[in-house]
Amino acid sequence: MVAIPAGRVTLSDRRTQRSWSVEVEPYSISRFPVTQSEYAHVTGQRPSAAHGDRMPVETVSWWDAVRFCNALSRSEGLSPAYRIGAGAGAGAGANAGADGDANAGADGDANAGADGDANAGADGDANAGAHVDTNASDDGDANARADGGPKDRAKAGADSRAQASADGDGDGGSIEWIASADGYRLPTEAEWEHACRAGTTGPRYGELDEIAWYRGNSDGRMHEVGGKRPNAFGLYDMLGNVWDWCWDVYDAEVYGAYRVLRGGGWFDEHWSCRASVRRRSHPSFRPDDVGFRVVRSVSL
Ligand SMILES: [Ca+2]
Repeated sequence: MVAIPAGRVTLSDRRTQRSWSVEVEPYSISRFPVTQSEYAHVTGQRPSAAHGDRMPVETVSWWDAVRFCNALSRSEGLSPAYRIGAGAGAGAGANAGADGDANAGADGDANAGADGDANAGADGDANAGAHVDTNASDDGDANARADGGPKDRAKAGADSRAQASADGDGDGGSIEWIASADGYRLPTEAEWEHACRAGTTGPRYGELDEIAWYRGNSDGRMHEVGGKRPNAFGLYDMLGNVWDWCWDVYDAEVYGAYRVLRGGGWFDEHWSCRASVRRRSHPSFRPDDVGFRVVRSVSL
């Protein structure tokens, strides 16, 4: 875990043209994404699509991530950061499968308030194996827009289904963040961006090829953690390799329960691997390019 100083970060969303400023208190964050060996040690499970002890754990839902946080806290004698209601996140796999091909693709159209990739990661069967949507229209990248091909069109009709499924899905369970707890938790997206930037103000904390595994250099696969240059806080893989689940709801009015993803992954083009990029997925989905890092509120 790496101690991160307090600070102020300005978040922005290209989709809504909104920006807002957030103060963050001191906290500590894991130096690497949670690895498969760490995940297996705490949960006994190895859910990832591509295996390797020092690979980031992926194919984990947001619910899996918060449960891991609590389990890790208990294993270290810390107070769990989350009070999770009975049945929370249950039934996720069954429901998410209904989305079928709704995954992937780019926004159908610029005028859509709810763009196309509502379902970043649900897969036909096992609710795994799909990637986070790599379309870039959220980011206002003209190049990326041209990238939307047949998947865009195939996607258009799927939006309503994806949305409906999300609404009725298995997060009827409750979760409460216990602010006074000293245990592990997910970063807020403000904490994530503050940690990622490490004092920098540009799109990235370094030259992309030196700091991140992304589509341009990943050879189409995930890589072991720590293989690229860290940022000034000493954090590795903030950009690229796997996306990180964050605590925050993305946009409740438009996307319901969807939670924020940050950082971009091995499957993503360069435009998705930037400190400010916000994406989303349903908390029950398990994309194969999404993992997470853990945070503690106490400064170590
Ligand atoms: Ca990452």
